[in-house]
Amino acid sequence: QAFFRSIMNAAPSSPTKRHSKISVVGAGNVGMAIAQTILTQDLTDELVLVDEIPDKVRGEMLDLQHAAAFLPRTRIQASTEYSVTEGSDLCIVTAGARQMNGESRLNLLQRNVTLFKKIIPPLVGYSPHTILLIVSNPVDVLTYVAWKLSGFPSNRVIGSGTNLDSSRFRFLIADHLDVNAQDVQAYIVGEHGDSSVALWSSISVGGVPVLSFLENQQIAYEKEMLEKIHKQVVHSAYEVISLKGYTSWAIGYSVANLARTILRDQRRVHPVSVLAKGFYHIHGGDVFLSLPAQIGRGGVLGVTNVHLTQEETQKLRDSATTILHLQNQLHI
Ligand code: 6V0
Repeated sequence: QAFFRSIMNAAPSSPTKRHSKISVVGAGNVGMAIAQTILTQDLTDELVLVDEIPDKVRGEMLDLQHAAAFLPRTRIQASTEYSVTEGSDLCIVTAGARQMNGESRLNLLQRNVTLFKKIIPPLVGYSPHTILLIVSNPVDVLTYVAWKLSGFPSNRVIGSGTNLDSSRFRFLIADHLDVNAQDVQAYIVGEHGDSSVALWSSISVGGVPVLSFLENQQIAYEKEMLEKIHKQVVHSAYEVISLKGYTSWAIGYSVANLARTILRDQRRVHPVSVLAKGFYHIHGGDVFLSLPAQIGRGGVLGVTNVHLTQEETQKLRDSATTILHLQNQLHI
């Protein structure tokens, strides 16, 4: 006997929106923060977790499934096998090797390349139309590696890049000015992390450009304060890691925000890692760097034409050169 008595002549249920599926590879601190934010924000119909450790990934899946009574209805699956990711609209990669004592950055990177060779081909094999969103560090180089391994057009391979750095920047400016961070527009571009470039002219609060306002008022000391804020942004990840061992919540929200823009075709502008060759006088090779890019269901739709000062352009090009130098030493 059926659980529900059927209602005569009831219209067959028709889905009001397209079914969506997100896969997260790497069920560590970052992967799980992303997964839980995606669930609470009702961003997908199916969520898949993949990790190489079977017990861990099954444990995480069960723990999330047990919250079903409090969450929007989402089918959650987990496996060590990539077949479970079949037909994903978005694949988020957070798997990464941990730096060993005394290990060089290049060696760590090469180990991550080896790891990506096991991850990217099966992901794209099971979801040939997916968008790849790379989070593992160093994110700019690994986004390039993922692009190379996938054979995808560059618009379907995105690195989370400086989306997180920019959100830290907006928080610190908002905190300093005692305003809401959502009313602060400010971009950090370039390489995620140490050599990131703050676009001072992009800062506006409630539509008022901050730098020209300060210049008009001849308030010079505030510029030093802004420099200090950028230094704090660069230092923030190190500070959180030294305090709690890893970062998770902010990157979780930042990546879930990108997932929303992509799957809901929001066409919003995010500073994310994209193939930067040809933009802002960046030449000399294929390099992924964060630039303010318009994102939607088709992936990267375009790069905005922000005005950069000569100094900012030079810093971007320096970042590109550093990344290219690292890339050229890799065996992909
Ligand atoms: P973690 O907690 O060690 O998680 C990594 C997970 O990857 C573990 O569960 C591993 O079992 C799993 N894993 C390893 N190899 C494979 C494989 N071949 N297939 C599937 N799973 C595998 O690390 P955490 O979650 O803290 O960080 C993950 C990555 O995100 C690191 O590279 C960080 O540096 C990077 N971050 C990037 C940020 C950004 O802004 N782009 C921000 C924070 C962290």
